[in-house]
Amino acid sequence: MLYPQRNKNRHFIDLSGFWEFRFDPDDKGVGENWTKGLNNGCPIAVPASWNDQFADDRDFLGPAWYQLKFTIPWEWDSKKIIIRFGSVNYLSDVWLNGEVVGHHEGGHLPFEYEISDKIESEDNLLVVRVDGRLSDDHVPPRGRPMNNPQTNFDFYPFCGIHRPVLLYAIPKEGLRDITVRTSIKDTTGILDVKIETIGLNDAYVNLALKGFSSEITNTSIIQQNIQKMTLEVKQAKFWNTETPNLYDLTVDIVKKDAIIDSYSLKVGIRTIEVKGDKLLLNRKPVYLTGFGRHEDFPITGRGYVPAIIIKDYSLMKWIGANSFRTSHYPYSEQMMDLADRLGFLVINEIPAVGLTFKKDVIDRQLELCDQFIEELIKRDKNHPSVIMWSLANEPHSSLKSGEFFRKLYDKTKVLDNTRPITVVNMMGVKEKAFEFCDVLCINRYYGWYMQPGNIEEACEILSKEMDKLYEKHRKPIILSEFGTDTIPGWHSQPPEMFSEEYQTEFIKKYIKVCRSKPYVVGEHVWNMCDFKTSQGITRMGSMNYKGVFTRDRRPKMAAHLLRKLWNEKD
Ligand code: BDP
Repeated sequence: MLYPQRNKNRHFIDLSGFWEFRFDPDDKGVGENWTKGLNNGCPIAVPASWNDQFADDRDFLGPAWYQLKFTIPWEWDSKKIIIRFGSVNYLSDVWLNGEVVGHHEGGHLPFEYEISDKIESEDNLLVVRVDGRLSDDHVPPRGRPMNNPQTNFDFYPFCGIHRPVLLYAIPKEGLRDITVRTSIKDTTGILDVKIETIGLNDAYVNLALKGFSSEITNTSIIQQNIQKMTLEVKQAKFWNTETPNLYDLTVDIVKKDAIIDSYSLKVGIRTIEVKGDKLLLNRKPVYLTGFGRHEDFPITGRGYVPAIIIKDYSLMKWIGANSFRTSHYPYSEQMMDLADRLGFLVINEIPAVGLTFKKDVIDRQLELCDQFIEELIKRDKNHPSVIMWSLANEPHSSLKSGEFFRKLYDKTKVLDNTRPITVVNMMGVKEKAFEFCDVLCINRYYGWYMQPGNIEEACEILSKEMDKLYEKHRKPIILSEFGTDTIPGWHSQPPEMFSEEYQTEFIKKYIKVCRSKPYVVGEHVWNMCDFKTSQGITRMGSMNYKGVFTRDRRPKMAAHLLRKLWNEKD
């Protein structure tokens, strides 16, 4: 899937701004033809969650309606025109000029529709119905009534149009997709490039790879809709966390000596593999330091805000993190682009959090997970920063989950056999998926939910459990979550739960355990920042306070400890 781009043959318009909006608590919009236009709407910012934009109705999860009027540039007349939604949580239905355009399920991945035959040159009316209500057969699923909203996961179920809506134009005949895979032979970098085109005769593809004062080209006549080509870079500058070297790959489609379509891509040459108990980046062991995170901020909710992305990367650099997990759903495309550019390693997770494997929903949930991993790989396959696919976070694993994950794992390997796969688990040695997953990710909270207040005992249990897991599976382990709720400014000596001292001590001792095990290849603290969640008796102010930074990105005491630990070179 090619992200819209501007060049001589391609163009896009960002529809971000103020749209018209209306809640539909009686679900009467379709019956009353709101599809043809809303009356009595109010202004709303897009992209952003709707929940915190108004004084009331924060917990209303849908349905709700959005509307925008727009005009397209006249030069687009001969083009294929597509509307693209970066992410809409959770169900969406789209109409253009009163006609049905499409329906999508899933809250965190892009989808798009061709609208060339529905669009007018002036005065277009775009209407979107969004439904974020929770349900057992959604992924992620609804939970028990202990939480309000009733989530089966620990983050607020923000709703709305969360990422930019782009309108873009591309040539009717031209490029449709590019897949780049890189490998390394001594000092040579090899790029295998797959180019998908549509409707082209008598045309050829020009590849040009530029960077570090070199330019390598390759040309091929288009014979079918898929072209496979190779580029070899001698004395290549490889991509890694310290020097995230990126080359510029340009793909031109040339017909009768004219470039009729073109696309440019940043490419990092690197390999990632599991060997024995190690994770190897460019054939050298790599150790992950960093966080599980959330896309979460006051007022904008889960909406895309470029300045927060910059701030978060800056804080991650400051603290010495080299990686993060996109807990518990895929993050924005811009987040992934910057991970490539700034040299972060990403464990990329689909929104499969809190799966229950209940008989009546298991088949639907597998279909959705299949859809999400496919959409995610299509979107993110070319990012050097993506080093692993995570198929789920803390599934309520049962006998049935083994088969579920086996199918999902096999499908993922078919789509991409270049990256390791994990399932993030809370159940220890019983997890069936660990038998076939490449890396074992475990979330552990001894000393918090269990053994409260007792960090020493917690670490003994953690240490024994890790050894047992390793003995059983002989695979690298990442401690993908560990942390404590911590009220900023709350202090105690001796360290007590909820104090900054307790969080600091807990993190320090857990990291010591990780560092004592040669098979542990990463430590991800939960969470980078405090974040909003559903109301419940363990969540004061409906907040999860396990952040090392506050929700507005101020460091707690533990941030300074991590900065020291993660910047020490051994
Ligand atoms: C883990 C979950 C995470 C929660 C965390 C916690 O993976 O989503 O926020 O626990 O309880 O089990 O803070």
